[in-house]
Amino acid sequence: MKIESAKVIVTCPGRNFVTLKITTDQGVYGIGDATLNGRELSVVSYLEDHVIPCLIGKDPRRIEDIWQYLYRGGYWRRGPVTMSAISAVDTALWDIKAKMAGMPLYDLLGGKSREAVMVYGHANGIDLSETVDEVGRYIDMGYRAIRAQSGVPGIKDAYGVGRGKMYYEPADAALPSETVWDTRKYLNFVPKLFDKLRDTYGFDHHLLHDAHHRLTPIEAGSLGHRLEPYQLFWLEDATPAENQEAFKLIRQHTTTPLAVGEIFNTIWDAKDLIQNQLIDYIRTTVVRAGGITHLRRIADFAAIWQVRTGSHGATDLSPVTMGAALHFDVWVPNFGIQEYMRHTPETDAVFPHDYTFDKGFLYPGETPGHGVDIDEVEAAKYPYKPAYLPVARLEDGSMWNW
Ligand code: GCO
Ligand code: MG
Repeated sequence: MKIESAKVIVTCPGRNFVTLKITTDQGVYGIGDATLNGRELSVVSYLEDHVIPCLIGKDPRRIEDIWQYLYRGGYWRRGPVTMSAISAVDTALWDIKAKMAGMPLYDLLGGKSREAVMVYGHANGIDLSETVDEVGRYIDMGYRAIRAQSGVPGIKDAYGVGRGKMYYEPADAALPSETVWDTRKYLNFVPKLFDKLRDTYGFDHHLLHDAHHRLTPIEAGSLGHRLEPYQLFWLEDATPAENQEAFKLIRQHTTTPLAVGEIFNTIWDAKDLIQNQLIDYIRTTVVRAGGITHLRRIADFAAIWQVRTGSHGATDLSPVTMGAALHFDVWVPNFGIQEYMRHTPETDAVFPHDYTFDKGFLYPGETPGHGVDIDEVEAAKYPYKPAYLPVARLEDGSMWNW
């Protein structure tokens, strides 16, 4: 059996998605997501110019060997462009293998460890009262877990506050838009938000919050401490994770659970945080961290240290990643939670899929493979459109972490 062809499909049904489709000489094909928000075309080039020529003629059943070939054999290891490309190949090959076996992917991984995948949705509002209402709306939709982000008095364009409510899309301009950040105002506001949320809705739902890399370690420790009465499920990306020692300082000051990892690409990015038990949830995902093959290595390593999974699932990850992630989630023993931002109806039409949402849980379907396809005719209606994520500056003009 051989890989006969592979092609990259770029489509923009509201936002850009990059999809790899690998076809075998037996007519079976598999698809993988290769979308890297704001840097989409670099992954397209990496795949078309450097990966696809090496794939043609290889045996698609040898998923592990192809993974090692692209990772070790590439010499220049890791990084988001390389790893998104490897992820796409790996996801497509698992799709092919599961289709050939006539099994949903989770069965090939070892079968279900649970019946359903608990997801968290995104409630956001321009101010405290709108955010409180939004959380109520998510509770009414059946969500068990809700991430709350709110506009902060005195800060224009705070992270996580969307224009259209259901379909938050931060990559909003052909060149990066500039936002202004003020940590003091944010730290002053966030405990009030969670106080109001617990006061209004009680403690039966999981609440989450994403600080989106904005804080220093000591600020993060202080915020975590002040949020303890509200029992968050997690505080995410409290500080940038390049320096992982930083998390020791945060841990010294708070028992609020910590989640990190949506921008990590390999087990090496997560190793120290996990084995020193400096985090509670690892947010690496199928598209960013080397596909199913590598994600499962990270999850198995994390299990030893009682760190659970909490995969990234923003709308810039295509339904292909969501589908593959759900098969992974329903299998992985140390599952924690799955992020779920709904895609637009246009995106859902480009990527027909069999996963379903019911009362706060997602369910992978039973179709052989990962259950997500691409409608190429539909995809062709939406040509690539440059779109960048914003950047952030402090009030004095210094660049900050967005
Ligand atoms: C999240 C993330 C996203 C990212 C986005 C960047 O927790 O969902 O922080 O909202 O900002 O994925 O492309
Ligand atoms: Mg995040």
